Amino acid sequence: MILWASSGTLDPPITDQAAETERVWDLFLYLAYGVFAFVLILVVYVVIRFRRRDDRLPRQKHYNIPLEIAYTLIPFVVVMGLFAVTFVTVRAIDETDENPELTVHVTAFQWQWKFEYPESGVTVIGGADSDIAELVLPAKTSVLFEMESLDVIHSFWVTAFRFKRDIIPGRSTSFSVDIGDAAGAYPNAGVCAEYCGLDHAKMQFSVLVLEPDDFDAWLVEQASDQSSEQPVEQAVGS
Ligand SMILES: [Cu+2]
Repeated sequence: MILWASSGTLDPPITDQAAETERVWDLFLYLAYGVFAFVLILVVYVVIRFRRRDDRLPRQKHYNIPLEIAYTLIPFVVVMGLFAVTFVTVRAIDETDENPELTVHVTAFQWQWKFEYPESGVTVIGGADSDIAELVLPAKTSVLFEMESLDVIHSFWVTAFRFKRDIIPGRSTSFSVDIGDAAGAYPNAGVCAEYCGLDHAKMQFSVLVLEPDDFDAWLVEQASDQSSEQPVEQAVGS
């Protein structure tokens, strides 16, 4: 358990924001390891050094002022430092990009996802059981997600973003990310993270990050495919 590190079983972080979150996580993790090791050493020392040999009590001593100041001040400084780092990072991650290179509109509903690319009119919808939705994104691009729910509270969570956000009916929420040089397939990397009813567990989706040129080609292909189909809107909310 001690050796587990944040990069173990999760997909690697694929956005700049995810990398920042991971840095904060690692800072907390390794500081916690340090505190754990320090306390363990003290406990082992006391257990061995002051183990019972006869009925005499060890030397009793009260009020070591410098020591008390030290063990109050050091944790205080550590906690304030972690607070400051967290505050700065959360603010940076929360900043919404006003001029994103791509906007994706996310609609959550019981119990699937719809991803729309408004600039090109392309829509992706997850279907029943086997047909899991795929969120396709370009690498090295800033993306704004605008999200809404058609029914209950859902939560959009892509583990490789190290980020989740609730989607509340009647309210439009947004966040933005800068996708890194992370072309690749991330199967089942996305889930709904808010229990939303019977088939909540089926609200999984995959993430596919394409090189920008491949992404443009994908959009063109989807746009021409979809213009020859009947409107996909009918599939939602029925
Ligand atoms: Cu849901």
